[in-house]
Amino acid sequence: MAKRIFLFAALPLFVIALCKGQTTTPKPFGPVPSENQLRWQKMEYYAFLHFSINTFTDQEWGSGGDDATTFNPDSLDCRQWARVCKQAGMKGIILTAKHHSGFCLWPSKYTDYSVKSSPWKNGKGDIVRELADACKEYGLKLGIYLSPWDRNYAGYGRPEYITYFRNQLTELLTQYGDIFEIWFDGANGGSGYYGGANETRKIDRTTYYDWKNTYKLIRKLQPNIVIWNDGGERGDLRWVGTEAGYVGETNWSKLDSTGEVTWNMLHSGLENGNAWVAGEVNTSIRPGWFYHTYEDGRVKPLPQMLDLYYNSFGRNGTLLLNFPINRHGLIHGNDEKVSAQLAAAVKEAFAVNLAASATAKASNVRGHEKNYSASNAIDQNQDTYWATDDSVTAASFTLNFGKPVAFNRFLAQEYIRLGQRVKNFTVEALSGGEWKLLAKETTIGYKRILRFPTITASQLRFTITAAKACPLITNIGVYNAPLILTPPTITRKKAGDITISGPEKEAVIYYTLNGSTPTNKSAKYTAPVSSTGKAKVRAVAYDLLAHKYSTATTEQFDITHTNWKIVGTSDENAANIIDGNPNSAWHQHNKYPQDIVIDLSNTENLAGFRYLPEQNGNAGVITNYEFFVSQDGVQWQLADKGEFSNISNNPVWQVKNFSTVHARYVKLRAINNTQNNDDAGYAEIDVITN
Ligand code: FUL
Repeated sequence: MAKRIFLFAALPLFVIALCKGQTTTPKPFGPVPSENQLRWQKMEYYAFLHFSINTFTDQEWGSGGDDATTFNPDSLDCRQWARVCKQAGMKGIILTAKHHSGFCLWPSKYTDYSVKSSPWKNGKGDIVRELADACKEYGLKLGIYLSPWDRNYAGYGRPEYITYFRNQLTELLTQYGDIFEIWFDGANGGSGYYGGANETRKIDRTTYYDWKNTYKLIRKLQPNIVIWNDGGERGDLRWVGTEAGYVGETNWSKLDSTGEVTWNMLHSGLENGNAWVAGEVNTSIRPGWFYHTYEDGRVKPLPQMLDLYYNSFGRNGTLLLNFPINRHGLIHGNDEKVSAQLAAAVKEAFAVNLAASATAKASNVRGHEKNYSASNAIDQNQDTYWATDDSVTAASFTLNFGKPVAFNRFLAQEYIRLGQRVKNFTVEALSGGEWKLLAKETTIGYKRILRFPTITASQLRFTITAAKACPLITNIGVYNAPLILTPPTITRKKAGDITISGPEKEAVIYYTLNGSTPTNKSAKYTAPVSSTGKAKVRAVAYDLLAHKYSTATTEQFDITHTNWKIVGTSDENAANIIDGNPNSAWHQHNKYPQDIVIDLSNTENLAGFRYLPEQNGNAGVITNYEFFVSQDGVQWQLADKGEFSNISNNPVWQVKNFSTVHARYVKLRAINNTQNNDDAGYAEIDVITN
């Protein structure tokens, strides 16, 4: 009886609750970020600085055997680094305190292979200290890259190295103030100097470093740090599976805390993962991570920088953008310039948020309450959000601008403190009395930004079509970013024909062949331009309506390949290697080492060569090589040998210079490849002449 009375009394409350919807605060859904992860995510954009002894030997990886006196920057200035990063809009800097070479940029007590044995400041300097001070001055956070792989240390591969590694970690985490992130590279074990042993040492990167205990030490020394690790134990952050500067459009900030991590999981996260592990997009402003003079003209132009921006923290990631420090100990002017251009372009693009002056309405509001209303998503307050009732996982949100307005960017943010929820959504615009679909997308997470062609519309409808739990949206933005033209691409065919193309239909292309910057008075590109011998081509795209230029593209070509021949194969496709088209490749499948011989048809003054691996896949990527030259194709002379460092993660042009020799034939001998199979692949091989 008592039970029945209770039910009877409770019924009206229940009915009221049903009509009113939920009034309780939404519960967390699935894994949620820690305070450290949240703080880090909000940084969005920060710098990587690659600098080591190999900066001075022009290599991507130091072998560990280069003499410490090689390290000798003449005008090192950490305040310049900090100033450039600050002006670029970055929030912190991660420095390669020790890269694979084992050379330490701070005077570690545990090795002589450091700045203390270099001529820089007579061995009295400490770059980590100078950078820590500069970061403080410029209001930037400091992070540390400490390579687990050490190609110098004699005991690498044996248990003693772990003590050495932890000792160095302790120095770095106790002597330089707060460290926001620690970065443990996935490249681990291989050939090296190792105290003079000069051998190959293999380790199991999942067990060798005993990460569990190393993590305990790190968290004790720096309780506010986030750990990035691409080998073994799951850290707080994950690699996104590429160094090319983009994360998956679908990007869940989750993984499983144990078990195998596939490439797809790195790139797109794991929808039902049980641990919060957000993605960090790491890429370099130039093709390489370390400084090479020959890349001064290869700094990513503004449109590519904007792609990095939209494809990283526009896709629920963060952007860790690398500046190589040059031999003077400075960030090169070209890199500084384009990073400042990006900051200005972003500022301009996001200057006016059209959503802020619109009215917002949602198809469902949690408990019909003001606390969760649609307007919370446009109030510029990251602590309030629009929420639906628990039972509602699909809902729409409409912005009424009151009049037709032009826009081409849409931004959305979830309130991730309570987990990542949205699976699918669409964006539509009411234009000319009709709803037009602008985008049909998947995840949102911390921040998602969409780009689409400019549309003029009076309303915008954002519809969440599926979510894992009631969606919580903390911010919606709508913007009209100015047009930025993509610079043209320049290629040259085997016979010397130069082709220039650009993606923008409204634009025309102007070019020069004398190295000067083209204007609309220069030659207009209409058809392939023929050329012989060396050529320096510069081209711009020009928008006739907006009267705007793209930045200029420059390509320098060496001698033409007109009469070149691949020797010793009847396969016609072998000519793909010398056709000037980076997108066509050729592979051979013999036992390693494998040779490819090119007859240049004339004796040339050879001073180097270039190798580009296959660009549309990762097969047959050569890691170690020998390069021979010959006058007659019979007697060969070794001109150069070495490794194509980091080619697996970063398959860009590999440039090798050597002392000038006169020869007609060249032979690239592939010693091994990244996958240890019998595949040798080539997109292009070219020579450098004097
Ligand atoms: C890679 C390294 O091998 C490169 O040299 C560079 O440091 C990059 C960030 O990570 O795995």
